[in-house]
Amino acid sequence: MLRGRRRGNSRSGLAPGPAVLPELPLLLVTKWSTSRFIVALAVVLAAMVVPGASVGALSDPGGTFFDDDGNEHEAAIEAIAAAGITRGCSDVFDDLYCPDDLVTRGQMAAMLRRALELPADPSNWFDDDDDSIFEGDINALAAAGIAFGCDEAKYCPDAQLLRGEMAELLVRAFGYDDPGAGDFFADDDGHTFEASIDRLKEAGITRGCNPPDDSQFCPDRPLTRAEMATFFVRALGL
Ligand SMILES: [Ca+2]
Ligand SMILES: [Ca+2]
Repeated sequence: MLRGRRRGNSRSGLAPGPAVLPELPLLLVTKWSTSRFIVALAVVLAAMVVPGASVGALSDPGGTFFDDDGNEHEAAIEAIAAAGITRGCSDVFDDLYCPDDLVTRGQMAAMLRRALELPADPSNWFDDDDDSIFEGDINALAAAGIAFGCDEAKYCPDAQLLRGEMAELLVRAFGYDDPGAGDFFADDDGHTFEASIDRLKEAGITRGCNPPDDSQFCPDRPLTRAEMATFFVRALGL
């Protein structure tokens, strides 16, 4: 699960819902619109009166997640959910994706491990992830030769994943080895991950970061969970 890694600002700026029914988790009351609150209330009440009814059965006609509705990456987000690559970011119903949150290196490890169905590895590859919920994913990724540290013996699981790092991880994960004409972007010249960025471009996984010119890749920029979904869709052909 991607639990507990949601940034605090993902809950801000939203109108509070009805201040009733304290047995419902507070985050739901503050997060959801009134209409969704009513739907949730109905399901909760059904669960109270109908034996076997499940609150987890709550679903949104717009797909798995509520918070990606209308997002330009919504189709990609739903596609990677259907493929089992993400389970969202919700603490309660697995119905939130937090599309605007920035991807962390730990989250990326989990998504890549699920995408590649990598087996567990008993080795302790990094020291700084020992308390991370993503340690198992990171170890699996390292054993497969995909994960790389942010420093010696460190993986920095809570650090934001940068686009250059993403390129390196995807190239290692999916084996893109053709650089094409090379030097597709001007702003990565001499960058640690320039060779992988060019391979990612040649494979058609990235177009660049400044459309329509797309002459730059922005290798040191973080990326959102929504953007990451689209990269996975392209890499996996979903
Ligand atoms: Ca470790
Ligand atoms: Ca270049």
